[in-house]
Amino acid sequence: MSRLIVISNRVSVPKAAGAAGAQGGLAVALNSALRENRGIWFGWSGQETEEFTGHLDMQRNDGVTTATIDLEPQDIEEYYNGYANRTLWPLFHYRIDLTEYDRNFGEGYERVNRRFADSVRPLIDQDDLVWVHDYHLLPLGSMLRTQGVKNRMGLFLHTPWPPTRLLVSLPFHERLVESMLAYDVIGFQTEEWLGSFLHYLEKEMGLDIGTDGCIEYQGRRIVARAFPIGIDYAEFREGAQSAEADEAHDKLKASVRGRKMLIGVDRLDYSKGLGERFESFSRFLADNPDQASQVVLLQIAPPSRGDVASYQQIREDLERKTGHINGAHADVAFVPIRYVNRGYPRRQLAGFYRAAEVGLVTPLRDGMNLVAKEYVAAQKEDDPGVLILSQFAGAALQMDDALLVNPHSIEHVSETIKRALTMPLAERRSRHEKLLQSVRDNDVIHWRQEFVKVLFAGALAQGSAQDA
Ligand code: GDG
Repeated sequence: MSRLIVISNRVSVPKAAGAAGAQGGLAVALNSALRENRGIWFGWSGQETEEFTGHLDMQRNDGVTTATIDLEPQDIEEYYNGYANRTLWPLFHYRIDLTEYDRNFGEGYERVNRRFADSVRPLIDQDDLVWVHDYHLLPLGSMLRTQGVKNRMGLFLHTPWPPTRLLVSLPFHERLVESMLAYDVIGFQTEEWLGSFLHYLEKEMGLDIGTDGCIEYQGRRIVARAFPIGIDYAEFREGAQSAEADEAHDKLKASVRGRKMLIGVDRLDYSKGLGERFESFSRFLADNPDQASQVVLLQIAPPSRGDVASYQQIREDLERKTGHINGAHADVAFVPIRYVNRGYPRRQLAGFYRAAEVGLVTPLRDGMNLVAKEYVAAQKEDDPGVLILSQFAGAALQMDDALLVNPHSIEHVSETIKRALTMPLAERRSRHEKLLQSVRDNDVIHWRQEFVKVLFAGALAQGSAQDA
């Protein structure tokens, strides 16, 4: 079995199941793959250093080896806060109004990708499979190729891929996309993002796409495919049935005193549509005065990327909106929106999901969205809640038994909240049963097995071609 080298911006060191602040599904799935394949997970430590030395901090925890490097403050500013989170993230989420182009960001991005390449290169053995993650590291593969790495290399993009007409607004977009063609496998969350990528290759680079989605480029064959990510279903179900989840569920239920509850759980990010969600809820309260004191929205929104101005802005906007809506609809003994800027351990989160009659997942654009899947997995099968899901989340393509909404339409979301709150039990059950099956069948283990299989299949083909 080939060894796996996983490379991502940050590394998640394995923790015991159920540990406080235990890692998310992606980290669990990658760690289990690394354990099986005796692999290494490489990335940034999250720490700063005065001067970059390339020193590798190697650790072995719970059967997984991690290797991390520290970055300079300028690297963090230009690569992470800059090109990754002020240029590519907004652009990939269709927000060219928020996209900032700065030559220093581009240079910092290339410099850090080269630092990653230089540092990880000595760790790669001949038969290893290399699996790179996300928009932070698009050119890494081509830098490794320049250094003579011939291994099979795959890239998985966790975000959407934007339409060509938006992407061409990025200076040097050709160079960025061409660098991605150094990978052997390029994975996207959905057929939609894959289609946009292939459209770019055809229109902007004049490449032919084979009927099987394969691309011939400079004598190499590249597979571009959709691999929809999922949650670690078994781990999440187990957590949802734990004593910790029960306790969180019971406490929350007691605190709402018989009112129905809607829940949102999102990193505090403008792509998640939180402002529009709050306005829709406010519209629902205004249009249904009889319901107004009977329903609570719990929004958990841990802060994220706080060094970036657009994130400070969204935080201020939401604080203002929450104050405004609560001021208009609260009573002495009742506040309609509980807006919480902190994170909770996963098992408690599972209890919160179970306590909510409605899961409100309304991003304006999202690569996949795992919260939608977690909400479904946490429900009681005999009396499940209803999932309201944005049509613009990648998850909508797999979860059409949810109530799909256009998050920009305040009226539509408001009416859908009413529909969800009054949905008969039989319909809730039948929708939930189908959703649960899809979440179970398309879990994160299936996702990484599919990706690694395609990456490895190419290695076999390459090997037999060399043998011939
Ligand atoms: C990117 C893509 C894609 C949130 N609050 C708490 C908490 N969370 C966890 C959730 C969920 C995860 O964070 C968020 O995942 P999402 O998929 O919803 O969104 P992104 O963070 O934007 O992730 C996305 C994903 O990558 C995977 O490919 O689906 O489209 O944007 O697991 O539960 N976890 C805990 N406490 C919290 O308060 N423990």
